[in-house]
Amino acid sequence: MLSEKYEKFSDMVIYEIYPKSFKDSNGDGIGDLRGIIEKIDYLYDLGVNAVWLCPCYKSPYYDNGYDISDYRSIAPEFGTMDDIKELISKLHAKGMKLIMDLVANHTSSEHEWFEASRNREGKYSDYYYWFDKPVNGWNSQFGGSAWEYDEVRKQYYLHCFAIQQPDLNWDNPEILKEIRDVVDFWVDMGVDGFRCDVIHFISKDIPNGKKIFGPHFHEYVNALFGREKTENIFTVGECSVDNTEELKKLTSSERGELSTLFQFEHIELNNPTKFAEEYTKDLKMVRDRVIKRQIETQDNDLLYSIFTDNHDQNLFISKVGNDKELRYETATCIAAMFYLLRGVPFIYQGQEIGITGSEYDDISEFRDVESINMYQSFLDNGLSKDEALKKINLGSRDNPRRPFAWDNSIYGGFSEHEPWIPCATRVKEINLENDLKSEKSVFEFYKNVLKLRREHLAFRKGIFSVISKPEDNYFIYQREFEGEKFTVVCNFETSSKIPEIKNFGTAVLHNYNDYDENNICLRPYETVVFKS
Ligand code: TEU
Ligand code: CA
Repeated sequence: MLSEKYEKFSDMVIYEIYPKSFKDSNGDGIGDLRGIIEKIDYLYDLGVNAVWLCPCYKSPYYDNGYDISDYRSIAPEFGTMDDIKELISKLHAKGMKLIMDLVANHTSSEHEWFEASRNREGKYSDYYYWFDKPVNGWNSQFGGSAWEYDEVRKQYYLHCFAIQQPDLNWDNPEILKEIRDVVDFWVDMGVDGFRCDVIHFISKDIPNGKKIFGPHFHEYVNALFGREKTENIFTVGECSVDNTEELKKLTSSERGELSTLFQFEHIELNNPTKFAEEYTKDLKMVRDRVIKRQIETQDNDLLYSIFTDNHDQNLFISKVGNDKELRYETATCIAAMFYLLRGVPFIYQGQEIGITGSEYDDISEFRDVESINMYQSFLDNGLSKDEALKKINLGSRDNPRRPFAWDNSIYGGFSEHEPWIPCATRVKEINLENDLKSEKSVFEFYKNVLKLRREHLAFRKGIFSVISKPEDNYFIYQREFEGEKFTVVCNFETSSKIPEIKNFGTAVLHNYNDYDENNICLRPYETVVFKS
């Protein structure tokens, strides 16, 4: 039985905004807070009721804002503290919440703490991990060694991500105090929760080679969020946890740690890395991995974070579906398959208009540190430019970070000024204006899915149960609450005869406009929601 707090959280539908790419309000080619304020009605119309705002704090942008140089600030490119206050109050006025990004594992190397830490004396000297030489062979997530020599301090420091993102030394009790103060600063500002960036990295055990989930992990998370000040905020960890006992320890509502977390196995699939030759297009695998988590969280009264996309992944419909001839069908099938599940839905900006990955033929069209580093390492390993670019196009985090495509005007209506990053290659085809004019509007379908979820407790409080079998090339699940039952049928890439759909009641939503209720053969990516 979900706790009262978790029942409240399961009413949320969270929309992830990458501020640099959402809407530019002042014509400098960079998205900003006032651009988001302009679009609050758009979000409300879609039917989301919370925003997860990726970092917009002061940053030198080596990792596009995840290298923070002042936690209590707004980067001038994004606006002012008054703008964030206005955004918070205007979201609250519409009954919407704001979830901010908390980056607790590392700061920017331009943060004043790091500058001060380069002096071996004084309060800040062990705010970071400093050693005379690399103490292990760790690599950065973005390629290369995780140890960087600093000419000033004449020692090496640890950076699990970019060189310009030194890891904070959480074994120094001052760090917990500093980050707790940052949390309190934003809670006092009216922020409703946090998405906790790589939170599993904050406790390490370097001597024993443990980079994540170290010995003090639960202690630190509980110290951050198990307090009266934070008892009502929503927290989602970016830290997959495989083991159910660990998951319960981290996300049970009475633990005072996280409200929920992102599991990634349904989007990573069998791809050895993001930069694979091609993706495993296996919706049965996606289905089975989602079912496992639905049952696990339901059986343990936990919240599951429902998502397919974020700012770090190529677009899901390009990875697992047919994003060319059947782009609308794929996008809407995925929408029904995921956003009627049990848990807290997260929608990434542009998913609601069926955006896809891009195909660029020169590395100059990319901005992400990970993509640029990986491209160079592919060339260093003997790949041709074309072979390297094929991998980069597939795996680049720039795919979801291309400017939001609002309409058919220049730069997709994102800005009148050339944007900081080139638009998606299909911007002239895939934009909100074209989508809304189309008979097959992804936006309208998402709106109807979220309307069903909003209007029926079965989707927020109901029991999840599986009807389809592992060998079926489709997914059928039911949601039931106090006698109200819905059956969600999602066919995968080939046509399927499904005689049992005759027993599921009345169709309340479907993605093929010529859906025929007497038809038991569903077409590729055909999805129907029945109410019995
Ligand atoms: O992501 C951490 C993370 O796991 C991904 O960046 C992953 O390591 C990368 O995409 C390689 O596949 C979080 C943020 O979401 C990401 O944008 C930041 O770059 C990163 O942390 C460092 O803050
Ligand atoms: Ca701007």
